Amino acid sequence: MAIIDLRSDTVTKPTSEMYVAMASAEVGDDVYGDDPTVNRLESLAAEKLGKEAALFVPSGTMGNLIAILTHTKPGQEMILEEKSHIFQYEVGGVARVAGVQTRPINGPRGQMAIECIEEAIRPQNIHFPETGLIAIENTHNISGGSVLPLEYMRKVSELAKSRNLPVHLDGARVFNAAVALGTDVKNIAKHVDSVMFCLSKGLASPVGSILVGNRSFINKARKHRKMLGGGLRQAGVLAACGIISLESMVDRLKEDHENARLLASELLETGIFITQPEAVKTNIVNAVLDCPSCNAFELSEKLAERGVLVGARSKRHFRFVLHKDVTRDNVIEAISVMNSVKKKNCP
Ligand code: TLP
Repeated sequence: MAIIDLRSDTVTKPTSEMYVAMASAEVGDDVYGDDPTVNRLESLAAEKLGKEAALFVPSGTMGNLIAILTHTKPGQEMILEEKSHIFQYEVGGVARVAGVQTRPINGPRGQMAIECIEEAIRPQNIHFPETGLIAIENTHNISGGSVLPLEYMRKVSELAKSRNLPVHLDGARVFNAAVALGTDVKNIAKHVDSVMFCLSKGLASPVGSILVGNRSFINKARKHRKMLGGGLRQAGVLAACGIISLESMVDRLKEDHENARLLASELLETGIFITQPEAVKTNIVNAVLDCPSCNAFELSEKLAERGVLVGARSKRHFRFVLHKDVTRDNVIEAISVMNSVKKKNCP
């Protein structure tokens, strides 16, 4: 049975070009700085994002944590959106490992109101923790891959500069944001001090993320990576895939965005899902189950039996993620499977 996996873009398999590149990658010990392929990937990533330097890290979670460790001191507070990946899905590493207190703020579609950020920045007071960092997420995962507009990012940056605070971007899917905005990714990165982005999601590498920033930030970050156990040795076999991700997997992201819009409107047609096709800007579709006799967990099990893997987030909420291993035909096939597992009494 062919599987159509809509659970996440983390499930993408390496391309055949990646397998070839892995087999012939020139490698060395990257903890000594001796891996030429990792060095090439880091230079390429820094150049693409328009920053001085880059660091290859094993995962997005580690990249965000390293950024937080590097920007802040224990006991400080960071401002972040309350549905952000760092706050919701990173096992509280901020508190446990970085010793940083979080100050979550609600932000529809990932956008915390600028006035709310401003109000959350701590004034001098003997009782208060010090604000050490502002973090934003683009695209915003839980909000359905929504995109932060460049003007919004400029305002966050302006406020942060005026208060002498760094801004970190969780840009796990920043290339999806750039494609959706029709802009060079540099125009997003220029508004923040550091960006973490993932090679292992829509860009199809098997493993790895990148942290970029200025040279002194990346030098400190390298030490934090070592502390967390993320210093890899002959990592060139992985970095070889990352180079292909950056050089040839970005332009095709627009296909995933088109397929996501198609999926959102077709889901609506089934009569059992509520989606907002016009709000789908990138590769993630959030859907609410609109059927009194269905439960998202049960439905996802039935779909899995028929080869369609989906992510049920609660009894009524689904997330579907499009990526290079799901074609337009697969989207149509998935919809027909959904129609076939509908119960007789479904709408
Ligand atoms: N997101 C994963 C899960 O952890 C939820 C997914 O399937 O979407 N930032 C953002 C915005 C992310 O979406 C993710 C992964 C990460 C960071 C962490 O990346 P990894 O999985 O490489 O640690």
